Amino acid sequence: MLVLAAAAALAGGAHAAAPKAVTPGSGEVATAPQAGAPPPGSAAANPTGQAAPAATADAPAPAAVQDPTLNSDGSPRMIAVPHVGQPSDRAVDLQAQFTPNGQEAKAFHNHILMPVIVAISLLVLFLLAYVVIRFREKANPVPSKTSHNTAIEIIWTAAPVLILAAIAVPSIGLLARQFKPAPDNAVTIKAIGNQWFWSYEYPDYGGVSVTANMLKERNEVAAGQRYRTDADGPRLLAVDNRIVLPVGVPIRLITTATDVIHSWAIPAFWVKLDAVPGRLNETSFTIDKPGLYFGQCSELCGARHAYMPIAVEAVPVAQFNQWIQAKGGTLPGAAEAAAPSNAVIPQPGADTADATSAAGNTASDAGTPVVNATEAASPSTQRATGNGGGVGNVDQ
Ligand SMILES: [Cu+2]
Repeated sequence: MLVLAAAAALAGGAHAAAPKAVTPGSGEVATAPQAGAPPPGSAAANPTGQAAPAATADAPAPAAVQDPTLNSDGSPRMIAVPHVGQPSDRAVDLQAQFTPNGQEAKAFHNHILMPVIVAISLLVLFLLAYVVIRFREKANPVPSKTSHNTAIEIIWTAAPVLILAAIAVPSIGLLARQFKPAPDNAVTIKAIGNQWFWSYEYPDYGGVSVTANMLKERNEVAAGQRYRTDADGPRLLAVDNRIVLPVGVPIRLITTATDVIHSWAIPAFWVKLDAVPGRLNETSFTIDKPGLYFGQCSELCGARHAYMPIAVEAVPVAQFNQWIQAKGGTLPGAAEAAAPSNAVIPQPGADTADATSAAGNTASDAGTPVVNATEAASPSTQRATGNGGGVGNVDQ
């Protein structure tokens, strides 16, 4: 029954985390979302301004590759689609799934678990009602003294066992697939939880790193600072720098944290992985379709836990490679421009994988105890909301 309970909790939780679309002052934003907005590609949105000059140059230098995810004015090219990769108002079902594991899990939930749960509930309800009515005092004045019935005792022992066994087979298979190590040609992304934003590294792509901070609403930022528009995504889910990942290629997700436990979760990918300081967790998934997918930190991590969203922009492999180059990264092999690396990537836990974790550990081992580091992180979080060239955006 644990499996059933977990599934029910999952079903309820997927949308419970959905932020409400209506916010104080949202009417103003809804009626005139873009008016007066600084161009997202302005200095605030793109402090180094790398992408904008490249867009205007007819023959950019080889090093200055245009960011394929941004328009020439710096605004995001891919726009969020309602009901895809994000919660929907008043929705009951799980979010639409865009990974094979997610599709399998959703089908398992909807076509096996839910019918079983409903059938058991109805059966119990029927039996209760039958007993209450059939054996009430008026209809059954002389109660039976029966205390054992071998046949029915065998049935009510065996039936639940069979039901649980039938559920366990697909359930354990799904669980195993979720934590199957990624193949050698997987694209590795390391997500690092910080109070209260996410930073990312692409260790196989020349050390490309990205820091993603939630975009505030228009009425929450000072004049001239970047704020969320509908093109960025829903309130509380839009970030200043999206994570770009290739479609159709296995992704190896590695998580860790610099301060407290966070959790990297994208409901549409069926991924939720704790990010624990001093430790690497790993899972893998393959994104089916290009699109914009949103998630949130899913481990209560502090005062601004609700304000560290995750936005993944899934693009074709060629576009992903171009994005890597636009970020100053290098592709694993020049001849593999249209395909990910086939090089053997060290697994976490292997000797060579220590270098991968070094960056995350360095941040938390910077000489201050975790408690102090937590407090020191507060100012950087403010700057890291995407404005004013905060710590998180310096290298973007
Ligand atoms: Cu968190």
